[in-house]
Amino acid sequence: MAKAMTQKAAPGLGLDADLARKLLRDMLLIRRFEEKAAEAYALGKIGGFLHLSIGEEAVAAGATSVLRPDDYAISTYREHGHCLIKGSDPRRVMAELFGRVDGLSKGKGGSMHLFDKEHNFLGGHAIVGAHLPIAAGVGFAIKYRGGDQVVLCYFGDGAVPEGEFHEALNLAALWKLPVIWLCENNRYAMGTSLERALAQTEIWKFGETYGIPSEPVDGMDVLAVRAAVGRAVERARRDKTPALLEVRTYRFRGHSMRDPAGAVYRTKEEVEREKLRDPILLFRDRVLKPGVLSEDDVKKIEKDVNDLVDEAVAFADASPEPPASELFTDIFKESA
Ligand SMILES: Cc1ncc(C[n+]2csc(CCOP(=O)(O)OP(=O)(O)O)c2C)c(N)n1
Ligand SMILES: [Mg+2]
Repeated sequence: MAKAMTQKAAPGLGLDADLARKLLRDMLLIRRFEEKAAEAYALGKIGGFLHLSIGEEAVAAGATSVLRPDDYAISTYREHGHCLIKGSDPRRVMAELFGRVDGLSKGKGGSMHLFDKEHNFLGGHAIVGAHLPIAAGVGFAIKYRGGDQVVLCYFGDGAVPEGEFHEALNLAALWKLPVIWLCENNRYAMGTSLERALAQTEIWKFGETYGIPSEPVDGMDVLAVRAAVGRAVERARRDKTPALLEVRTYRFRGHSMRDPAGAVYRTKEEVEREKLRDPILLFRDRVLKPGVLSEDDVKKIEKDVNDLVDEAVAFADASPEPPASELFTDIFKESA
C-alpha cells in the first residue's frame, strides 16, 4: 500500500505538498504529452508541423500557477503546454493534433492553432510576433470594460527583433495595459542563435526602454518563474502596469519534428550541459530532499499523468476526421 501523502512544508521555499504536487504534475503532463505526440507524429498520426517544448515545461507550469481561470493567455506555435496548463482537456488537445473532429478547433487548426475560449486561451499563433499586438488589444479590452484580469503573452526570442514586439510594448506601456510579456528565451530562433539576431541580447532590458518593470528569470526553476510572474500579475491587476520577463530556458529537442535534435547549429555538449538543469529533475530533487513529497507521491503523480496521456491518445485515435462539410465553416464570422 502507498504510504500516506506527505504534507510537510519546505523550509524557506513557501512550498507545501499541494503546490509541489501541482507544479510537478503540470510539468510532467507537458513532457509526457509531448513525448506521446512525438511518437504519434513518427507513426504518421499527426501531420504538418509539431513543435515540442520539452525542457521548457517550468515556464508554463510556473507562470500559469499564479493566474486566475478568467485571466487570458496567448501564445506561439510552441503552445501545447501553455494550453494544457491553462486548463484545456488533454484529450481535446491531442485530438486537435491528430486533426480529429473532437479537437479544440474541430481538428482544423492542428498543433500550431490550439484555441480554447472556455479557458481563455487565445491561441496558438504561427506567425512570429503576430500575436503581440493582439495581446495588447486584449489588455485594452480588459481595461475598457473595467475588468481586473491580466493577459499573459508568451513569445520567443525570435519575436524580439521584430517591429511588433516594440509596437506592442510601447502601446502597453503608454496606455497602461495589464499585459505580462513573457519571453521564452531558449537562445535560438529555428537555427539562428540570439547573438546573430539581436544587437542587445539582454532581452529584459528592452522593458527599461519602455519604462516598465522587467527582469531576467531562471526558466529552469519553476519556483523562480512562479515568483516573477506572480509579482508581475499582482502589479498588472492592481495598477494596470505591464511587465517584461525574460525567462531563460532551453529546448532539449530541435525546432520542430523536421529538425528533431537541433544538432546542426548547436553542439552536443551544449545540449547535454543544459539537460543537467532539466526543470523536472531539479524540482523533483528539491521537493524530495526536504520531504515535501515522498517517492511514493512522485510515483503516483507519474502514474496519474501517464494514464491521462494514454487516455488522451486513445480518445484522439477514436475520434473521426472532420467531415468534408466542415471545410467551409469557421472561416469568416460576420460581426453582429
Ligand atoms: C513573421 C515570421 N517570420 C518567419 C517565420 C518562420 N519561423 C517560424 S518559427 C521561427 C523561429 C522563431 O523563434 P522563437 O521566436 O525564438 O521561438 P522558438 O521557436 O524558439 O520557441 C521562424 C523564424 C514565421 N513563422 N513568421
Ligand atoms: Mg527561441
